[in-house]
Amino acid sequence: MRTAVAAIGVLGLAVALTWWTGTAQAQKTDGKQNQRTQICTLKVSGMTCGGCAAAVKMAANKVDGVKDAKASLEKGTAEVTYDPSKTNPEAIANAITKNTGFKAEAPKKDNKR
Ligand SMILES: [Cu+2]
Repeated sequence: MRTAVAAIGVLGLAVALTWWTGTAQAQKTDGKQNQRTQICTLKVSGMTCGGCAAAVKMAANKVDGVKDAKASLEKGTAEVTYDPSKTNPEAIANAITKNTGFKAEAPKKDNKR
């Protein structure tokens, strides 16, 4: 009798543990999905002053799906935070090039894991 009770206890614990682990994993996955933005660094050539950087930043911010953009005149880059379900580094780079005339290039291997 005691063995049976103990067995049920162990079984219950195992079930509870499985459930808990499953829940924890589900939450982890959800957390990942909720974190919807990615950051890419685009190479931007031709910026010569703060106005250029501001124009690049504005052009990147206008792209649908872009959450935030910073342009660095010194480094010749634009750091763009975007929603990967709405846009991608190539599209952002193309929009920058089209709207500002500065050649923007998306990183070749960034964010592809
Ligand atoms: Cu300028």
